[in-house]
Amino acid sequence: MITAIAGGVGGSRMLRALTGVVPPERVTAVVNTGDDVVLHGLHVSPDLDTVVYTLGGAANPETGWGRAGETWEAMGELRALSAGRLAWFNLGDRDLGTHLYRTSRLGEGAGLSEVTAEIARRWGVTTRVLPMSDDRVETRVGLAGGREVGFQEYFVGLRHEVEVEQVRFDGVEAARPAPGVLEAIAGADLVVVCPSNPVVSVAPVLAVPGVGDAVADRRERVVAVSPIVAGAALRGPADRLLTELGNEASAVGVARLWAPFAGTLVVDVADAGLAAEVEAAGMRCVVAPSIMSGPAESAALARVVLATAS
Ligand code: FO1
Repeated sequence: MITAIAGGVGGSRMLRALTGVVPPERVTAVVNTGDDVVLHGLHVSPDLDTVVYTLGGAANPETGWGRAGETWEAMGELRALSAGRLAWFNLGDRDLGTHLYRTSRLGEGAGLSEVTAEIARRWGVTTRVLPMSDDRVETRVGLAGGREVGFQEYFVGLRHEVEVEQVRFDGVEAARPAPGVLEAIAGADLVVVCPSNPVVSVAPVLAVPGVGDAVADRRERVVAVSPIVAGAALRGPADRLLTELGNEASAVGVARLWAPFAGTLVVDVADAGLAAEVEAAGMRCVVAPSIMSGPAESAALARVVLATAS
């Protein structure tokens, strides 16, 4: 049994790789919901949707998020009506169906984990996809100059082109792990920390009371994949966020952050020269090609990750 801690696109690709080499029903994904946002009255859970669409073969292959074969009629109307003001976050027509469904079910009193299981079933996803919590946790980004914005306003609205001074997870102190999360971590043969953004994807999951400790309790069975290769994030602002918040944007910087709860770090061959420093930071270092550029490369990385368990 494998439990993976995952954010959006990087997490989804690691999960797709893992479920390609082990039966998908043996994998549980614990997914970040700090990126969730309410827009136009709709509850949008980008990372959960990215994971489910990816595992269900329905994800947009170019962006990694949203649906393949998407159309944008509703957004076009919204853009025209609001002179663009309300159309900064792109919700495709097909994707909107998911948000309408989630919002309706939450309104009926269902929990986010229950609704997520329903959406996963619609896509034939047999991997268990769990939100980190059914409770509201909101990643808030403090910008240089003092203004604080929601995560999606930073990531999409401001195209993460602004300097960040602080990140906090509003509501996390009172959040409870979603049903099944702690059991999935405690009962796993292997816990995988996906190559997701350490600051805004992995950290919120571990900040849910009980989750970080549950992972740390399994430290010798926890293998992480560095999302930083040769000093740069494969996608998104992870490298800049690490630096802006006082960490090193390198596999070594990742090791220093993750050593308290993960025993092993897989770093890319481009970072082979950093292995000794990763080990000095307290993690066993495995050097392997880690860029999931295609199905063969992804499967090879999944096998490397699985081999650390034996
Ligand atoms: N990312 C963008 O860069 N621009 C968008 O307009 C956008 C819309 C969007 C809609 C639904 C969804 O599930 C994801 C979406 N994303 C978009 C991706 C999302 O902002 C990020 O992938 C994650 O929150 C970071 O993990």
